[in-house]
Amino acid sequence: MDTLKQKFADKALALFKEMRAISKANGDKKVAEVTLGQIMGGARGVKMMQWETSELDANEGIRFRGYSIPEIKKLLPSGPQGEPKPEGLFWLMLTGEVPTEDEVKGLTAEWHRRADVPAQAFTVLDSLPTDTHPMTQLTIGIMAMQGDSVFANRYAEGISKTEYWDAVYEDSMNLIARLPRVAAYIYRRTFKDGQHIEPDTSLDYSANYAHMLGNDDEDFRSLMRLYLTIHADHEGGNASAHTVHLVGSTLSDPYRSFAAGMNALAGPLHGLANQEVIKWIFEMIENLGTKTPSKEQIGEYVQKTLDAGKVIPGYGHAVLREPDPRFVAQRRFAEQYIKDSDLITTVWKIFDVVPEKLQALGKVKNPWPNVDAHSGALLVHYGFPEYSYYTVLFGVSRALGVLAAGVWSRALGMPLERPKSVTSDWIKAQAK
Ligand code: CMX
Repeated sequence: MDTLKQKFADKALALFKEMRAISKANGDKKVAEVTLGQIMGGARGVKMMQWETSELDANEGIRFRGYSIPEIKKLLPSGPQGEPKPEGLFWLMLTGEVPTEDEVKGLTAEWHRRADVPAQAFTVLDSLPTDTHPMTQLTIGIMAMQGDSVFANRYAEGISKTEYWDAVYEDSMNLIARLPRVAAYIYRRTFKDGQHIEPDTSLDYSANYAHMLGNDDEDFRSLMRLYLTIHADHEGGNASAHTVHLVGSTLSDPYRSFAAGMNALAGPLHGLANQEVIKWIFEMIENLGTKTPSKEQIGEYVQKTLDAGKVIPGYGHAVLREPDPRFVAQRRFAEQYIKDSDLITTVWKIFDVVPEKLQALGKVKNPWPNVDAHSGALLVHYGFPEYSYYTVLFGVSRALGVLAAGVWSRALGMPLERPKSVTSDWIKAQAK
């Protein structure tokens, strides 16, 4: 049993017993009420699921096992330039403990050991037209590996409930290990004439992914470490995480549940917003005929977008009510590593203009930037303009959080998820 799995096993059994006892003794305790507004408004704020790996505060932003982004940047083992390694975040999310340098190195090696992608995944991807959207390719690539699922195969043989988490752990580790290879393959076949780059097992998870994408620049590796860390988890209620959780609750295996979650991430109100942001900025630059638009020009373009009945991508959030600390972390990265980028300056000017415009609409609950408002400009700066690929990067990172949470779900024996729905007649009756 690998070190991480052993550590998890010790903690999981104890928490399983504790949760069962709490549920038995306090199951009838009332903790919240639901309003009609919440039922009709996308279940905002309804507490209805348990999620161990992270928690989102509307004003402070995300905390991974209690640690904010600035805190994890200080605490987690990092690359040579000081950006945290996502391996460390995965360890933290799974065990609740900050790993040592050696533990993180061990996890990098473990993922390299598990990273072989079955040949049929590449064959299936190669059968798709190269203009298939990269997120569609990602879910197909994941599903092409599903036959390898340890959970599905052991379930078919008749596994005991107490072993579910073990098989889901195996699948999750294998899938996380394989994803950068599959994702880089999609990038290279779509944008680089299918000239693929072999993995380099001397590199950490992020640097190896950057390498397979075709970029060995040290600053870009650092960006990848930060990027893969900050996009990993955003508690359980967001659409991609919740989808993985829901599908996993049917005991559908991690390949299937993660692929389902990736289809949720591919929505423009969620992860696809990272492509929409940069597309919108490029269109604005073209429309205005300048790469250095003034705040006045940006303001007029923002108004034009709103008047056309569209959203400003990268702004607003279902839970957050302050600028997203993931936006702030990327801004700090840009300030530290990048000098004189017209595109990044434009992103900052947009930040100066949009909140006031959104506030003026009188209905937007959060006028501030979210994670997607900044990421594209950083990627373009490092020679990565193919924005239809950006959500795949988000997806590779999101695997860390949702799969760690999935192992916890099975270890805690969480049941099939099945909330109650209501009809419009019921709503009308309540409203009277
Ligand atoms: N631009 C224009 N209008 C916006 C807006 C924005 N950025 N954000 C919210 N609004 C509008 C909503 O569309 C809604 O309008 P209607 O009442 O006419 O339907 C109104 O303001 C109220 O919405 P809200 O309660 O403030 O926001 P929601 O919780 O319903 O939606 C979100 C949240 C993210 C979908 C929304 O802010 C949005 O569409 N943002 C742009 C897309 C985006 O950046 N998504 C990425 C989110 C982060 C991620 O998941 O990656």
